[in-house]
Amino acid sequence: AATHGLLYPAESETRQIRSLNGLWQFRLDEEGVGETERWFAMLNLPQPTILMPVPASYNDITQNITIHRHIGWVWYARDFFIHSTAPRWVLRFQAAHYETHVWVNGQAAMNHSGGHLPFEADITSFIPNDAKSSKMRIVVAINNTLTPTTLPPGELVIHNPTYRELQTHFDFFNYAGIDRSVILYSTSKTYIEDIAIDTQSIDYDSQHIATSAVLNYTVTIGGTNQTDAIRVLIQLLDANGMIVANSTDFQSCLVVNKPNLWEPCGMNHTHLCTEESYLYTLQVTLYNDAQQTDVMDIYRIHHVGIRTVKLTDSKFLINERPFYFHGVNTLEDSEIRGTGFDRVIIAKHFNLYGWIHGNAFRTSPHPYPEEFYHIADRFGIVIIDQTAAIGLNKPEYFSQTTLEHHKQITREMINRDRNHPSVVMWCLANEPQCTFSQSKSYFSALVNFTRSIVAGRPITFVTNLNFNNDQCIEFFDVISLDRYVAWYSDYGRLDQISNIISQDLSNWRLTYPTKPILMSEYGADTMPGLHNDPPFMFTEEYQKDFYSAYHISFDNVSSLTHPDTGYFIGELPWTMFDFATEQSTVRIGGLNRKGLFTRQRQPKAAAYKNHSTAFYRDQVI
Ligand code: BDP
Repeated sequence: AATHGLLYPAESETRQIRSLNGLWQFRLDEEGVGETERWFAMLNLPQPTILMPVPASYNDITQNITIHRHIGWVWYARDFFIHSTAPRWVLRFQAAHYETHVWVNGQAAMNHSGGHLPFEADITSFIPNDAKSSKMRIVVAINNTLTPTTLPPGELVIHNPTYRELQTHFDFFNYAGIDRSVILYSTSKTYIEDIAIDTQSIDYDSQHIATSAVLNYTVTIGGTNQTDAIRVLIQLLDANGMIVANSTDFQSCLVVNKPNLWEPCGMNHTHLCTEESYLYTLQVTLYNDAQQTDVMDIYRIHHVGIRTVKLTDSKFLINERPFYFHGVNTLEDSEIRGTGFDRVIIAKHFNLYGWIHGNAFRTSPHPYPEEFYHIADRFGIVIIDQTAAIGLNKPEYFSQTTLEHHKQITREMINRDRNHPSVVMWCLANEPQCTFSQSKSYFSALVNFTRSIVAGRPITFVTNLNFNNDQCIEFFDVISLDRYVAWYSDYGRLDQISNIISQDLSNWRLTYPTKPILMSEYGADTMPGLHNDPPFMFTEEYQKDFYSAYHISFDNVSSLTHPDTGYFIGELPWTMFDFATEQSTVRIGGLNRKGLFTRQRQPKAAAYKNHSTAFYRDQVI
């Protein structure tokens, strides 16, 4: 059975890592017969097969439109060898979209439902007990069909045998396949299964210099019920490798004197978004004996940041100081790869983030690869971590089955990401239709569930509704608004933006006076190279002026520049890069063109000026 991956696979004295990325055998299964014909037990997948890179979405790798728009099962396979004698091997998928079945050496190893989050299984028992052959075969079947109980939801419409359509309520292409890495890693028989660590509190002197901090942690052990003889050593190391706190309890707290705080980058804070933030390393060592001589397992978390997150009625405080979210949302999308993981794309992303001085983003429309969070931790970029629950637009989608699945993906995301200092808020859904009574009880239950598994970080969801018809915001801590005034309404009326947005913000504030407000999306499609003066929709001039007009409204109520009266805590334009969608009359060339940069990562005019003046006042470099 699959377990959701807890600790990021990391090498240590006791752990080996093997990448299974590369070219795999691949084929479509248009009739959906692979499982009954037992393709998982064959020496090779039935012809015709092609070579498919892993990780990548399979859709845009070939010239074949049938593969591009395939809905249903596909199959992947590859052989490999295990030479080591490590006592335990785990096969881990960093993600695959959507329903995944995995066989190892012809036997069912794990199933997983849901994209963009890791899952894994102990495959030690599948290794042949044969000194001469250590050959292993993995076969993977993946189905990208979305249903009323998947997240995101969708519906398959069969117009005729050759015309199948997946109807969805979201705006990105439903890329599929093994889109993140496949990893094999070893552990000891009794092993460190999970570690949770977070800052409980920080004390300051009168100059706001931190004098001490308390961190809570819990270590969970797997592979044994006999924990009596097992000992653990917890050590917190500073950036120079010096031990600053330690403990021998599985669950306790660490006190750090004169801590170096993890600080977000950008305005009002200590460093630029291209400079590093302070990180500690937590080293956990497991011993088989009370004398602590027989080491069983070692695991290190290199991204421990000491910081607190708190909300007031009108401010988002990081380390007790107001934080203003100032970045650009993005999508996991690039040419040829689709949603496929690629370090080149991630490195470019963060370099451009530094270039625009972005200090925050929301992982819309689903959790990003873990490597994003590692880099965000390092540079002090703040993350609003969002589940894949987008397009909950019909009453029947708010079912008990979906709710249970929504809890599952929320738990998986939180367990994966809670140790990152960069993650400061959980976002449970994107623009759900919260006007139904079903949606209200659904979100009440989901938020209660989320608060029961994690504390200490605010929870939000993104709404495109109005202050007087959204039924769900009462359960959440922060109001996150998506607005497209002068884009999806009031075409061309840049002159109306500031008034409409200011009125809108003020209405929300009057209705919910204790919840800070964030603009989680606003943007305009823009064709690079298209110009018109006066500015018309789709021109570079329009996108620039569109942002400036919104920023006037934001600056009037910013909690940063109006510490006494402001309640507005941040701006996240939509979107960083143009991205692929389904083909339609509003998506030229199959792309949403709201990027400040093109899909090739080149700036449009507005990229040079996407900040509100609040930003420029505080940090001119
Ligand atoms: C918003 C959605 C986002 C879309 C955007 C748009 O949250 O996913 O891409 O509209 O249409 O409502 O550009």
